Amino acid sequence: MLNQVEELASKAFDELDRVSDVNALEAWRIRYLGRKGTLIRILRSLLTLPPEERRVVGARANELKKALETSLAAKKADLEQSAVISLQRESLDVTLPGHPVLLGRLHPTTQVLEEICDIFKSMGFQIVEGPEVEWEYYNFEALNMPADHPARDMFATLWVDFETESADKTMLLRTHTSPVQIRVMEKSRPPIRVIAPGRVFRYEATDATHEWMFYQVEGLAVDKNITLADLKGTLFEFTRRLFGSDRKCRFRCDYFPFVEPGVEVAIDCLACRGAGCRLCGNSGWIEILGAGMVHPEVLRRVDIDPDIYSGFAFGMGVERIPMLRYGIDDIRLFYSNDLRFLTQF
Ligand code: 2U9
Repeated sequence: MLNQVEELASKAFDELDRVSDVNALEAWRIRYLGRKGTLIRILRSLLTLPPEERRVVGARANELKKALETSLAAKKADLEQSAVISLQRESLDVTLPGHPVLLGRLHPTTQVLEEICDIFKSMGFQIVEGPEVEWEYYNFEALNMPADHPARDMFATLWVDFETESADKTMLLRTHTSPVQIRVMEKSRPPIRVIAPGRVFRYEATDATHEWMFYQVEGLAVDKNITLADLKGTLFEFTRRLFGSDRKCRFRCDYFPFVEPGVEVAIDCLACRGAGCRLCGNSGWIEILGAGMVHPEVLRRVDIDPDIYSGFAFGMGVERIPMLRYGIDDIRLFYSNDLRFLTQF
């Protein structure tokens, strides 16, 4: 019987050592110290023993009971302590500052594009858009540039290479947004006042001042009695609204096949105010727009009688404006997706 008690002792302590959570500990308690537990069974069976053996075994069994109870209490305290530690480790300090949420923002080109459109909207122009993949007809013929016209060299073109039914139905990536205005004139009659913003494409090697894709804003006004004075007044007002009310504006002759006469529009240099510096190439002037009176041939093609109606048109590259404003010296920064650049705007 004493052997049984010793065996029980070593088994119970052994198992207790391996207990690692409170549920297992409770099961252990019931198994060894519970009312139907192994030790109680031994204590009950003492009655069947002769008095001498009963005393020896009884003393040892009671001693073991106390030892098991003490170890149980110690183990319990142990487990509770480690539970508290792991709770502390897993706990969340809700007073800590959160991770900053990254906010999106508009691309610098979009910001300037919206600014430009808002100015013209306030003058009564409507914003219109059109396809970026365009028929050769709308990009060139309709704009007074038939096949083999030397002016086509001004617009290095990305042609779309696919089979069409007839040779004169060729597609390209539009080199300017002017086809949008042709489409407007085909569908509606004067008075017309539209602004066509959007992406345009050129077959060019990129460098600090050239991209193969950039944004343009073009404008068109067609009505009776539209004159070069209307063009000058509109663009003068536009440049002052965009660049400041004390801006000077210069109009000089230029050539574009779709306008006659054609002009280039410059403002006095933002950096030196006309004195001459690096930004303006020492000229004191910065070119920002091309413009002119819509060529009569362009009006005739869309069935608007040039003897009754006349119009002015203009066009500008959008990226040039933030480049001048913020002193950005490389147009490639706009579309290389570098957040160090983009998040500055
Ligand atoms: C129609 C008729 C005429 C739009 C015009 C310019 C002059 C011009 C350039 C500025 C810099 C393009 O981005 S750029 O390279 N544009 O100089 N654009 S007149 O004339 C039109 C447009 C549509 C129907």
